[in-house]
Amino acid sequence: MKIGVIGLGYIGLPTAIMFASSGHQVVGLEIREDVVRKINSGKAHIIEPEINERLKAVIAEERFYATTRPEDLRGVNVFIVCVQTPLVDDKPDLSYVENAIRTIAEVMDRGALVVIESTVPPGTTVKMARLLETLSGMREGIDFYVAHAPERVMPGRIFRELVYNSRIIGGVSHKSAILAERLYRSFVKGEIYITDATTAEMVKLMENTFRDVNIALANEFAYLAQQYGVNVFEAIKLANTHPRVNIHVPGIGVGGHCLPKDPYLLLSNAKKEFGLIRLARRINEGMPKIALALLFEAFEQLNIDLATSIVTILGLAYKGDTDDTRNSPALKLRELLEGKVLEVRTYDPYIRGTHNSLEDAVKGSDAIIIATDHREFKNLDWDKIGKLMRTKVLIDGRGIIDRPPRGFLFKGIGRGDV
Ligand code: SAJ
Repeated sequence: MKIGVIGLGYIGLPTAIMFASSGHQVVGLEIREDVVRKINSGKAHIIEPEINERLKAVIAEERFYATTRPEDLRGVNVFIVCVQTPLVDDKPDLSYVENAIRTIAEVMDRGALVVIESTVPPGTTVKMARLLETLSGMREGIDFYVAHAPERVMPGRIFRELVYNSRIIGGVSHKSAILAERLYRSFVKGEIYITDATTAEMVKLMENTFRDVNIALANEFAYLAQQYGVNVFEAIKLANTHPRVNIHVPGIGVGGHCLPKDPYLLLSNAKKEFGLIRLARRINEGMPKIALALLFEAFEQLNIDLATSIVTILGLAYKGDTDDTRNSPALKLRELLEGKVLEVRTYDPYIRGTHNSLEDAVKGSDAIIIATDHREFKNLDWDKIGKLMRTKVLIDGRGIIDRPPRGFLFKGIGRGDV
């Protein structure tokens, strides 16, 4: 099969590589010229285990190349849309998906299958199929086929999860779903469940909304625990011994490219709602302010002048052991601090442009706020760090410090016990 993947980002590039290494001929369309050049030289522009070796192999076998030229998609039987669907002023911007569909309409032959992998609001895939009908003069389910096959992979484990995760495939017509299922069987070893396109769209958005709402609930518990003198992490551990309870991990906020956005995509085409999902979003978006309040409390207790203080944020990535800062709550925290304190420093071992060393970042500092649960931050030598600081305030935004280090004024999200 000749496959065209549109959008070579975190999902598109690994997906293109998987199809190519499963025996298909793949061409990847990408608008960023520098990215295309890099990929064709055998180097991925994203960090993901195994990606460079796998990319080099499919290029050497001449099974894959990247291009900026839409005409290179001529003769393709299957189009896979992996472009971004960002939020602009809390509204989904579907222009990238629509542009991809317009490109496809220009090169598509009779019998083509179009799969949308991008996360989209319910109803979008059907709308895009109708747009393709209008543009091509052909009919979905007869002359061409459209399906939604949402991605479900976790950065850092993409190649494993692409193969072993189960997959939901929704067709605009039943035949579209069957054709897409056959296609994904080239490499998927997990279950493939077939449904209609709008259900598949909703399933994807419900999964991430479930996680977001559950994290908000954990954050609400953390806020209450702070007032009741309870260590929320201890309380959660105990509550989770119940066979039907699984409380998530509270923290400084929810970042990444999916969870902060998908609940809004889910709501975007609805006329009525109860408000739970939106409230959960507001709770999670407000968590950096809760961390800040803890810092201000500590400074007040120690009589530290905010305007002349130096604060060090540990971790800029949105979650532990990654270099990804998209929608990171740590960035929000930095923004909130800037202008209020004399100096905001950041240290993240995964991210260039932050301080070169931990020692450098904490020297003369008045407070440390832990914003990312990187492995490196879990067993730090607090005695040594404390000696370098001007004032020893430690705020744990990620629940990674169990026992407050000696000599520090310690506070943490959900730590009513200290
Ligand atoms: N977080 C918490 N508490 C938790 C879990 C996460 O505060 O209990 C925070 C993390 O620190 C991070 C954010 O939430 O800032 C999101 O991290 P994550 O690990 O929950 O998710 P992502 O965004 O890396 O990936 C999610 C996954 N979806 C689900 O687990 C339902 C992944 O499977 C999806 O493929 C991905 O979104 C996506 O692309 O949609």
